[in-house]
Amino acid sequence: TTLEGSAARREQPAADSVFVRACRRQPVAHTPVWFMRQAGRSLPEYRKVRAGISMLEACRRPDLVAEITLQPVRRHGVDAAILFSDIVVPVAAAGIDLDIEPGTGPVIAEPIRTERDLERLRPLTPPDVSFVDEAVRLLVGELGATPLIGFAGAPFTLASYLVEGGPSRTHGKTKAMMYGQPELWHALCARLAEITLEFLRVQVAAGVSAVQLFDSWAGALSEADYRRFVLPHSAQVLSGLAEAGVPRIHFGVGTAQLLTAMGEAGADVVGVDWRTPLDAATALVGPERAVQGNLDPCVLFAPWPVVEREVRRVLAEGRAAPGHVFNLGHGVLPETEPEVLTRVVELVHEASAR
Ligand code: 1CP
Repeated sequence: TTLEGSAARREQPAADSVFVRACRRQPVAHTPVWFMRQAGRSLPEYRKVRAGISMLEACRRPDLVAEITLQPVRRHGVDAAILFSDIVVPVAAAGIDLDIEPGTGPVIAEPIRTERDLERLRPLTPPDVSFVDEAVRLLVGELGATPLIGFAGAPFTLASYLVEGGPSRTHGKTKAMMYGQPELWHALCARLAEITLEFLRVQVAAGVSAVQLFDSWAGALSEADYRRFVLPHSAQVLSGLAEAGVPRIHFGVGTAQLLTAMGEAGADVVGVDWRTPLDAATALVGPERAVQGNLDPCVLFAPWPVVEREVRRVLAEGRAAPGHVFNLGHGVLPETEPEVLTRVVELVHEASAR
């Protein structure tokens, strides 16, 4: 079905959109822009449709997923939509008892700490996530020429939630397993890589125009440990999608020391947080890959002249790259004024017009 998906996709205008072209380092009429976490609590229309519905339930309702995914496209005129879901959705579908708690994030009922625990993490089959297939098909129909980005969590970031049992500042238990029980660690990551790859294949077959692999917390590692304990598993996912023919974006936070390796893992586009200027990031990532980023999400709280200056700086530094997708350095914070995001989209389009 992946091949059928790619044949159908070549017919779609979204496959030749400004966003996909920039990911492929092809010439574009302007720099494309979208925002990580563009769908969510910064939008009153989101808070309205989510009222009384839990996060996981919302992710499992294709009509609601489609509505929430479309909201920022309608409001801001961004160049790409991102599927409304969460990185823990496929692990829940693969048998792990978890919840996404408001204000906290994913919470795992029984964390994975032993070989025995690993048995609870089954392989994922497409029927386990049929709601995602349905939501993507609905969206591709509605979005027309606007590309839809599919996504998944990378093995390290998913493992961190599963081993810690929830969000963690130090990833202490995760690293304890990585250093102390390397066989168990690699077995866990190999299983997560299979689940992630299957989850992304479902999205590609249903028609997404690109995928983003979120390794949000990989920045907690040195380059040597990343290469040894993490890269092979993320590469398994990214290389497994090579034939799918959609651009692959690879993103993490605090990854200045990892940008070269994250590109080598098999990405077409490397996502960069605000700590590394895009010209410096480009030197690390090389001419074979585009970059995505990297306005500090907190800049959006500053007066407009400051926002404008920072947007122009990011665009100028992005000109060093063979392809640039404008984004924030991490997700939109819930307190962000939606009007500022709309203005940023307009400014990026105007200031980058060629
Ligand atoms: O009730 C709510 O509204 C819960 C808040 C929320 C939302 C809106 C969570 C809980 N997840 C989401 C949606 C979500 N998660 C999207 C939506 C699509 C979009 O970008 O518009 C995406 C891409 C994610 C992916 C995700 N979830 C990541 C990777 C991206 C990142 O921010 O680094 C991570 C780390 C998560 C875990 C997670 N889920 C939710 C929270 C609050 C967290 C972070 C918890 C932590 O700090 O560890």
